[in-house]
Amino acid sequence: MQEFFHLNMSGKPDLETLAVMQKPRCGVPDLGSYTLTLGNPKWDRKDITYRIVSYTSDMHPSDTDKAFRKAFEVWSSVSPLTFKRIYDGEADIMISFQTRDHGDNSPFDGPDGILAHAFEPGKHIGGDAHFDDDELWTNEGSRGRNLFLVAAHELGHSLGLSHSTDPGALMYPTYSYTEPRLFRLPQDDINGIQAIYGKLDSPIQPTGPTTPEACSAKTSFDAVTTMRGEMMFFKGRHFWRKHPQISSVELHFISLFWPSLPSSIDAAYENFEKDQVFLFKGNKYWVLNGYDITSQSQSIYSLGLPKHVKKIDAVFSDPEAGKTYFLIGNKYWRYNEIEQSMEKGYPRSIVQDFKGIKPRIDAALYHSGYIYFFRGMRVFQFDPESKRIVRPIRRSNYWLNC
Ligand SMILES: [Ca+2]
Ligand SMILES: [Ca+2]
Ligand SMILES: [Ca+2]
Ligand SMILES: [Zn+2]
Ligand SMILES: [Zn+2]
Repeated sequence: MQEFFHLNMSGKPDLETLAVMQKPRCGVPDLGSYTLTLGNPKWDRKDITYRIVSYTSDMHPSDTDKAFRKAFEVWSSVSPLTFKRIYDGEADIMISFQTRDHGDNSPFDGPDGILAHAFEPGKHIGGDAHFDDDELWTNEGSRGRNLFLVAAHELGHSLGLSHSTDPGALMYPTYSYTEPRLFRLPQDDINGIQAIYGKLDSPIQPTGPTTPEACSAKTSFDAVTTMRGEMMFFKGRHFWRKHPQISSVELHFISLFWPSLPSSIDAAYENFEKDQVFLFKGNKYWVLNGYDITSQSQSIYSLGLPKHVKKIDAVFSDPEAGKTYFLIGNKYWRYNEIEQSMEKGYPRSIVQDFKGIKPRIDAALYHSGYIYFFRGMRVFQFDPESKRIVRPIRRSNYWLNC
């Protein structure tokens, strides 16, 4: 991951950066920014058949069956298509596990790298999906490759979708882990499949999660922190990272970098001295050193916060004073980083000590001698010396090149 820090200096687009990172990805080549496969190939029937021709030894066959059944349901639940499993003869979508050269001019590459590929709708090999059996396939946890998630993506190709440029889409080319139980097909993919086959035959159309937009007038954040000179803005399942020397802003899945972290982070801050970033959610926190998680989650009560605190709204740390401020509702606690303990005389009132700042802060950041309080669509720049807001008040997405 260290590489990744230096990589960005070129300001290359996301996909290239990710390619160099050698993130596991799909083997279907990217064909530009369109959602549909070039030439718009599609099945001319709504009732599609599939057959599981071979199995992986990594999983119990019944779990493999279930993973594929669920992956087909992802698409049948948002389109007029139906999928019927057959057990012999030629199905539209023939599914198999293969290794290395397997006779279709698209050899697999051993462990990691390419995980699977699938062919666009058509006769014979058309629609077929191949899975690299040199991967470790699993049906639960972030270990190995989750068969359901990879299969759902590949079947998108089998149905005529190409790669999406929406980094939140299932059809984005790189693999990122989501808890399968919590998986919901993103809106971009719903739009894609419905563009080919039409809407679901139902008065109520399904909707899916959309990828947050940096420059929307409604942009707000869950948490904001610096990390080794970069800025990170967390929102739902994603975060934006911004390097001071680079004009482009990148959007990533939290799970792409830290598969064990939850989404919707509550608060975050950097401890420059220790070169650590602390991420909070509920009554737990995680410590990052660069892009590595240093340990299991820990309890916020071990920092000296009282038991009635269930979550932290925002946190920021003043590196010169070695003090970290925990904002919770209309109060704040102050932690002494040198003595490693919560200071006496807290909590105190946010309104009293930070004139002009209303409670219920979304996110906070200490940056170049100022405190930035993010609240909804706005950010308030507060001068701790003069103890007042420095005007003008800016939009929350001020840093995201909007
Ligand atoms: Ca076929
Ligand atoms: Ca591989
Ligand atoms: Ca927050
Ligand atoms: Zn793909
Ligand atoms: Zn193949």
